[in-house]
Amino acid sequence: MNQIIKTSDPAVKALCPVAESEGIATVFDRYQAQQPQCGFGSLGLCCRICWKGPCRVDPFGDGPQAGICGATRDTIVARNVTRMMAAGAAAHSEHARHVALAMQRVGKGQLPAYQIRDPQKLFRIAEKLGIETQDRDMLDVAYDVASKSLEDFQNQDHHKGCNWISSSLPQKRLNRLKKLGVLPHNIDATVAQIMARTHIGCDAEPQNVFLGGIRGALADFNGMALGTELSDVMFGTPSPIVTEANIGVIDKDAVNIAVNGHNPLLSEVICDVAREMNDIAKAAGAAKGINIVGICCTGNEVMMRHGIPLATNYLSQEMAILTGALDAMVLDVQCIMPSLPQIGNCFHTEVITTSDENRIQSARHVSFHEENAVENAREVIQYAINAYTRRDPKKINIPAIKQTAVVGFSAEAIVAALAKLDADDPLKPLVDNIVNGNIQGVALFAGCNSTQTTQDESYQVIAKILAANNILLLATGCGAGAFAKHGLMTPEATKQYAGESLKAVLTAIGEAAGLNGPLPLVLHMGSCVDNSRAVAVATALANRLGVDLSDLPVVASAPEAMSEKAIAIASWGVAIGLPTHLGTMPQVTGSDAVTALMQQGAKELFGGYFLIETDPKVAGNKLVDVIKQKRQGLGI
Ligand code: BF8
Ligand code: SF4
Repeated sequence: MNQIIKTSDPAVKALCPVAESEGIATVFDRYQAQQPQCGFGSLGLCCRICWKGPCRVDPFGDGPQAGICGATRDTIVARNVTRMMAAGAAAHSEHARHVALAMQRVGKGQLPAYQIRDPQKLFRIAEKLGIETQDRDMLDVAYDVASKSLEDFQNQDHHKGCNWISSSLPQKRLNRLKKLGVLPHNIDATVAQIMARTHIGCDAEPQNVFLGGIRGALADFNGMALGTELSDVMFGTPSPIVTEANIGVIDKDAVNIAVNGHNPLLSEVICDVAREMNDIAKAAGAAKGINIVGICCTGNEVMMRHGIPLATNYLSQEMAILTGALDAMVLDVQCIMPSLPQIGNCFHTEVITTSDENRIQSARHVSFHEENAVENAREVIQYAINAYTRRDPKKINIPAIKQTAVVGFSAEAIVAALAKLDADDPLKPLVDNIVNGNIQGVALFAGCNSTQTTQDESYQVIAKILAANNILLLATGCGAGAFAKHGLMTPEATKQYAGESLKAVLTAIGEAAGLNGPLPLVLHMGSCVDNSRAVAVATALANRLGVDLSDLPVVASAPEAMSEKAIAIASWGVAIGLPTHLGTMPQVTGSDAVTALMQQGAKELFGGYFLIETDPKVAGNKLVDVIKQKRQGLGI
């Protein structure tokens, strides 16, 4: 194999030669084997919606200009991207439904493995959703909050918006979205409607199709807001905690278990049960007991709540197994590479799927159900301990590469830190510093890793440009993983890369909050569903200033967007008014009409728009300009 390793992560560079010498193909090899990738698909011009297809529209105008049914390039591209938004919304919302259903049962006392760990947040949410709290039992309130959240999957009244969206965005934004007819009334119905209207022979008007997709993207936002908030209630609202990130967190003297995926329902219980089973691991010979590490967004979930170290992010999940010291990888849902069991088979690693709807050929399967959560957790941990005894010492190769990361900046944690500066009015220091220009604006980094670009690199290039221009940085998902692995979630990074006025503000807040130094350069807000946390902060700012979200000097950037979920997130980012950068080429450029709709068209409709730029330096500078324009617009 002649490998081209498209990564900036030193641990990945260190481990790829292991794969090569063992004859194991990784994501980088498979990427190469796919070259050249199909031009029709890359432009979004391939349609497989019916079995007369596949149909392809010639991008240069010489060949066919419509599919067999007559669908034009614009219709085909619009339908393809809209279906992606629906799939993203479905994925996040299934996660959310799962959490809400579990919370309903916690409210009925039916799930002893789970508790209400943040009752104050429960009562805050109840009030926000209009649920009576006076003198009521906590579990009854939990049941009602979960039920009200589940209404967002059931409501059939088109005139009534979803509960979470209605209570999470500024009124000005809600009014604008309502006028455009893109507010969802029901998550499931919206996803189903997109599938129906994009069936052959249905909605063929590109803008109408795309706006249907935007409604799906807003359903995605609704799902993630409720998924995030109910997870906090059950598992605790994150607050700053110091941990480590990158492959060096795997410890050769421990039974190493990676939790990978997105949904915290099982991984939370694994963290609890691992403490009880430490002695069993020690008795099996692991001097340091059990070491849980995280990957992808499940990794973010347990990192921000328990300080569990992060082994790596999406693109390098296979690398954890290549260390030869990972005893089990426990998988739940989403962004899991189907290649993992094959690689696990080359080592002693147990690769265990746990969701009945998310299985992988040749992986071990432990069917997870909340009512058996503790037994399920014990079973997977026991598999890991057994595997530990089968390790081949000659195959152990853990690059000693890791970085400190300060993580866990929920909206509540940010407000709590600000309250140290002004207890009566915590938002005031933030608002004042934005208005006086010490903080020029806010950028949220979200999204994935993609082989379209060099892993983690654009995140760092863009973040450093924005930080030098005094823009406050937030991050979620694999973006957060990238920053954690590369040492940008530390006070030292603030000292090194922040512009003078941003540095002064982060230092004042960090010291007041007792951190003995500045806040980290990039604030870790959590996993991908936690993007709603950033919206909570932006909404508080907008309400405070009496403006809409599209007026704020706030931008989003997804330098390596790849998944359907990321497309849904970016699309609701645009719909709520944020200029949203994509650093990878979306599969829409085969249609000038759709590409224009996502840029100028969206700007007119929503105030937010897609900013497509694959060069990270140029992107960074463009985002700085956007923030300047927004400030001018506000007259600050
Ligand atoms: O939800 S950032 S690669 S792991 S989709 Fe997936 Fe993208 Fe990572 Fe988390 Ni989000
Ligand atoms: Fe071709 Fe139309 Fe069928 Fe798509 S829906 S595959 S364009 S015939």
